[in-house]
Amino acid sequence: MRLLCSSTSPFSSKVRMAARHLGIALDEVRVDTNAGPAVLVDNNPLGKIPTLLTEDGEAIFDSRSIMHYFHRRKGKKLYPAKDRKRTEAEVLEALCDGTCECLLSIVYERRLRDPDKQHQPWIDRQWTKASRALAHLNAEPPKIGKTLHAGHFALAALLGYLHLRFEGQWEADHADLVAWARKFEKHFPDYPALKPQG
Ligand SMILES: N[C@@H](CCC(=O)N[C@@H](CS)C(=O)NCC(=O)O)C(=O)O
Repeated sequence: MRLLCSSTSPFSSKVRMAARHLGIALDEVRVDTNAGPAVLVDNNPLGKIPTLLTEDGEAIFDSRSIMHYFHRRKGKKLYPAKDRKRTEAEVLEALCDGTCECLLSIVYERRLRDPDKQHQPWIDRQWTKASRALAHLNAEPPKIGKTLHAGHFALAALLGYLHLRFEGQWEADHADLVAWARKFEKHFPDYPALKPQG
C-alpha cells in the first residue's frame, strides 16, 4: 500500500504511527500539497494528505477513514471493542484532529498570505479553540493502559505538531501533556521517528 504523506503533517504522522503499531507495511510517498501533483489530486479531489492507495486501486482518505480501514484490516485492534471505550477513543481522536485543523489554519494563514493580508482575528480565533482543547486535554490526559488506540496516536501527533510549529508557546501551561508525550514514547519507542518533523 502506498501512503501519500509528508513528514511534517500531523494527520500523516497519526496514520503512520498506527500502521507501525499494527505491523502494516506502507510505501510512504512524500508529496507537496502546494504543488498538487497528479498522483494526489487524481486520487483525492481535495488534494489533501494523508491519502492511502491500496493494492486494489482504492484511494482512501481522510485520516480517520484510513484509521478505520486499518482497524478492519488488522484484527480490529486500533479502536477499543467496548462501545463506551470506543466512543471515548473516537471523541479523543476528533478533538485532537480538530485541534490540528485549527493549528494548521494558523500556519497556512501566516505562510500563504502576504503579511499585510493576514487576518489576526482569524488567527486569534483558531488559537482560542486550540487553547481550549489543550486545557481540556491537560486537565485529564487520557490514560495509557496496556493497549494503545487511535486516540492515543491522534494526541501524540498533535503534541508532535505543537512541538514542531509552536515550540515555546504551549509547554509551560500544559505540563501534564508534556509528561504524557514522554510516557507515550515509553509505550511506543518509534514516536521520535514518526512524529511530525521538518
Ligand atoms: N481531515 C483531514 C485533514 C488533512 C489535512 O488537512 N492535511 C493537510 C496536511 S497536514 C493538507 O493536506 N493540506 C493541504 C491542503 O489543505 O491543501 C484528515 O484527517 O486527513
